[in-house]
Amino acid sequence: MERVWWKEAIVYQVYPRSFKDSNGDGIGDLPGIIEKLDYIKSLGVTAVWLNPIYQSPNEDGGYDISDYYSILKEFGNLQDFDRLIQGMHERGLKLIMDLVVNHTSDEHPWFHASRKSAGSPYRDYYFWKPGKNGGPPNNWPSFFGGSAWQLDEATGEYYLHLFSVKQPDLNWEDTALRKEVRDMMKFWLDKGVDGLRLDVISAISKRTSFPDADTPDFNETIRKYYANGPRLSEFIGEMREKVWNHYDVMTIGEGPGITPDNALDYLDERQGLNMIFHFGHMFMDQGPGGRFDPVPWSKSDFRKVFMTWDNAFAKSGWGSIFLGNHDFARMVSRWGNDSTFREQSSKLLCTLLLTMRGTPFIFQGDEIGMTNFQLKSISESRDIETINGWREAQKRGITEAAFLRVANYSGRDNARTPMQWDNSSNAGFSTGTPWMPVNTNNVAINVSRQEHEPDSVLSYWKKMIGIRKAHPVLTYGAYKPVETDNEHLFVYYRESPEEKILVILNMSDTDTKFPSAVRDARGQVLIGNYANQTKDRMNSWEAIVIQL
Ligand code: TEU
Ligand code: CA
Repeated sequence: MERVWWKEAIVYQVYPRSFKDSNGDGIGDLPGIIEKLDYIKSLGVTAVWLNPIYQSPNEDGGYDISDYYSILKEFGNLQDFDRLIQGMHERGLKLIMDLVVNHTSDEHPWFHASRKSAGSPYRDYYFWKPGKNGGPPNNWPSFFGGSAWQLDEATGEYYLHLFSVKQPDLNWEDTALRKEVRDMMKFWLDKGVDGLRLDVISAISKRTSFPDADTPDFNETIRKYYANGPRLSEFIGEMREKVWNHYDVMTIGEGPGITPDNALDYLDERQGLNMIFHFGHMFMDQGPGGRFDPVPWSKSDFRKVFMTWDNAFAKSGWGSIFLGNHDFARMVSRWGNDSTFREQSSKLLCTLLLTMRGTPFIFQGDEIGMTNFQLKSISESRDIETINGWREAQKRGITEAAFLRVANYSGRDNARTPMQWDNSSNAGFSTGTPWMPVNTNNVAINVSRQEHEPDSVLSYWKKMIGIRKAHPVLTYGAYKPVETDNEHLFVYYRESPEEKILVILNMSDTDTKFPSAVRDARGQVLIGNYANQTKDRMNSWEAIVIQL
């Protein structure tokens, strides 16, 4: 298999608004990230993915861009950006930028011009349709509640917005628009950006007949109507041929609706993306109503998702491995145990993330075992998806207490509380009032406490990252799961002609007998999260990595 830097990368995701505030306005910023580059380097990661930092009215955490060529004023300016990328490159860190080109903000000049008149030269940069039977052109729901169409009084037509009303979808059928997107990418790549994370890339090719959706299941609607459109490979291939092939740039597609069966369509060696984020595990506990309609999930389903997706990329293509990000609950709260076994399960999930086949993405704060944040009322939410979700829930007569329980389980606010640097009142994030409340468990869970503790979650992450880098089999080796009779045990080999590593994970609150299938394994324990590891029992949330 071809050896390339982006397959060997270990990526740290920084959500700038919540990472570090340098000027006391309560909002994280680029100078704050520059202050922390040595910390990021100390983790052993090789790349940083920055969530959007472009000018934006911040309706959706910066995923509503009003100027692709300037930095959000609260984050800083282009000079700060140049200092940031220089600081990263000096430390051998690559920079991956978030590119949101499925839609813009409704405050983007293109949209102002487009909505002005039906005859505007920018009209076709977006999708405008007359209504039907006194309502929207079709029954598509928005990701953020309500219809995906908004009536615009100026011309009496509706415009499409798969996300919020303030995020009109771009019309990629328009060749002039596609050229604008390419020019903008070149601007950032010419500044030395090493990778692009393409937001909702799976939805940029629309079914322009806009047929009604025939299913009430939201994730099925995404798959059948929003993602995997007819010209998707063509549009991706055009960016590859006209832009990406002229740079050493890693391209990762974020793809709700991408399935194991169609993933390779996106990853053609010549004209595709380098890799994708799939959501097999991330949507596993979403019912027909999507995020705020949670359903139970099982450990065997969780394991099956990783098996299915590894099979999808067994011969070609490449995936990413992530267990959390800015769009989902904190990984230790969602997949682990964030109370009795918070440290052990954080370390187990770290082991899983860094021993699977695919480029690992670590979300800021997961390296110290940060947990979910319990909103006390909806008014504390800073997320359009939760705020709109509550608006829709009220229409169905759902009480605030009931909706709050669901939002506190699966909402995106969980992941967006400020990074916990120390045990002070604002966790060392800001000297001002943070834009979002700090999780008060920062008193116990923070970087400064863990940096010097050899048994801390942070020290374990650093050691595990070192092991991943020291053993190429963990990047390129085959993934071979081992069947056990206990659904909580996640056991697998990573093997190559040169090396074989065995990973044994007990994803449960109870201890259990050591899996008989690998009882005779002999080798050196590279890392484990319990000191008293034996061949008889697996402790609760015990992780063991053995070099055979
Ligand atoms: O998310 C798109 C996506 O995959 C959604 O399923 C996502 O989980 C979102 O929360 C709706 O449930 C990307 C960004 O990661 C997200 O932050 C943005 O809100 C969204 O696109 C629109 O740009
Ligand atoms: Ca600031």
